[in-house]
Amino acid sequence: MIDYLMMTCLTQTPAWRALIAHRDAMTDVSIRDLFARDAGRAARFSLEAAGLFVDFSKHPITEETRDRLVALAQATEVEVRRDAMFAGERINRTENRPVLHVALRDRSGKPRWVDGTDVTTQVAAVLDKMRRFSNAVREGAWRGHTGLPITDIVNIGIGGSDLGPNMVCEALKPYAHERLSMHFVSNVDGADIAEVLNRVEPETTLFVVSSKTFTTRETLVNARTARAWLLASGAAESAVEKHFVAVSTHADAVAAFGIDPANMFEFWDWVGGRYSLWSAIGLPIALMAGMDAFEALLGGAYAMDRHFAEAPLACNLPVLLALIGIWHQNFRGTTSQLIAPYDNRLHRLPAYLQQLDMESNGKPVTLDGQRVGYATGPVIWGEPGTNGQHAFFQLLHQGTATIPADMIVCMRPHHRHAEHHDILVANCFAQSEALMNGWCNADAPHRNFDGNRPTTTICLDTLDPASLGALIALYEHKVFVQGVVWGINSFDQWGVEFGKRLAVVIEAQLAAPDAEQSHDGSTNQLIDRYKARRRRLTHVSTR
Ligand code: G6Q
Repeated sequence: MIDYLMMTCLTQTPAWRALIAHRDAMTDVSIRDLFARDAGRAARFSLEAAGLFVDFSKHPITEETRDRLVALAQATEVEVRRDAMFAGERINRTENRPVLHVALRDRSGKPRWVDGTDVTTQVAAVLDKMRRFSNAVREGAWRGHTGLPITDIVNIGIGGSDLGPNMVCEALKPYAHERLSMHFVSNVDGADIAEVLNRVEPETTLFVVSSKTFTTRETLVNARTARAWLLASGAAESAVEKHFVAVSTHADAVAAFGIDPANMFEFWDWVGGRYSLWSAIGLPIALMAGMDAFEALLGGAYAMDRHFAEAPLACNLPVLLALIGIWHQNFRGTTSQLIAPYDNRLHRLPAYLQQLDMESNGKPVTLDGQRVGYATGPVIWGEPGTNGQHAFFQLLHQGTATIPADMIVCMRPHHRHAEHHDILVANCFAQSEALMNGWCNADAPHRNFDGNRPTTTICLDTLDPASLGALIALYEHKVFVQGVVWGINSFDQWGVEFGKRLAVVIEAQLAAPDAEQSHDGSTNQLIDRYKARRRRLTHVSTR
């Protein structure tokens, strides 16, 4: 068991102080110089694991930097805490829960006990149910209430119950079943569901209502609207069971909503929302790409789990990715991290990683309740290349802030347009080279590029389920390692819980004509303005 109260202030540790001194000694060292001095640098600062090749060499780091960062990881007990997570200890202390998304993709079949229950058996049973159901839908055996096969699947969920399956379904489109179209509704903004309902037919649409708690306002409102739409088409109440399934940890709430618990796919409170795509929350992936593809995704993540659990820290991909991030964030003063997938199918990856990283590590206190005295999670943002190059890359090249970038690129595309792919890859490599080298133009300062801008390049052979699984697990473990070094709980989300309660009071005041309002002047004014004007504005569409 880990003794969290033994933690001393991170910035006072010898490992941290040694990094400060090393940072000062490195101030004038450029990445370009490091390459000029060392012909073997690229190979020595690259690593391959679980089908991913990662080049870390375009960062202002030396072997001494790496060793000092690894010493910081050792001093903060990264290995002990990693092992505690894999062992199912209750490392999510504020919610008193184990953190076991790794159990969802453990392909070893070994039993794993939580509170006297073997979760390996539970996981296998749900995977089996997912396989039977997804096969039935894909083969056309599961039919809508008028006997037609399903053609459209609409996932209704938000946050962790949306971003993961949405991102993976976009990434794995080449594996999609030809009859099935996927749709994702998350926002309570009626425009979101209205657009989807305009594109699908009640007789052939299956709704997957995904919510860990089954209390999330947005999801329940959207699910109710979908059910009303089905019934308004003339379907009887008995049709609901053919068109609605649920994914949740709460069978009672699912039944209360009106979905038969027999049509519910279970997961457990030891699966965090943003770590849940490996559970039944991944049902849309299985429906779209098939259960074999879903299990290959799990297999890729498992390969990364084994690497993370077994490789020494100095040659451990998630550990190095995390430590280089800490080098920039805590010792070189950066505040954000760009995710630039040079792959259009990964266009939802930045949004997915935004939640994974910012909801996990956007934390102000340590595990023993002390306010942190250093920066924690960075801002994560991004867009696919080459689009980003024609937009915000200007700031990467010449802005006053340094922004580390992760470039993600596949060696082989799924399409036949080889020339396009060569151009795409050429742009990826050219950008990281230019960001590092810069361009000196003494006569025209506006055309001068300082260079020394750091990038990591992550290469996949092809964007298949296994390599995507490994890529996602790489980032999950990176976030975990950073959280451990910062001494924070990466697995709670009190800011999100706070947000879930905030609108309730105002929602009631919007509904009641004479409601008393005791907000600040600005909020009262906005509520009054909305109430006075909402019914007067004309709709431009009746849909
Ligand atoms: C994830 C967060 C949050 C959550 C959503 C949806 O880690 O807790 O994004 O996933 O708020 O919650 P439900 O799945 O309970 O509807």
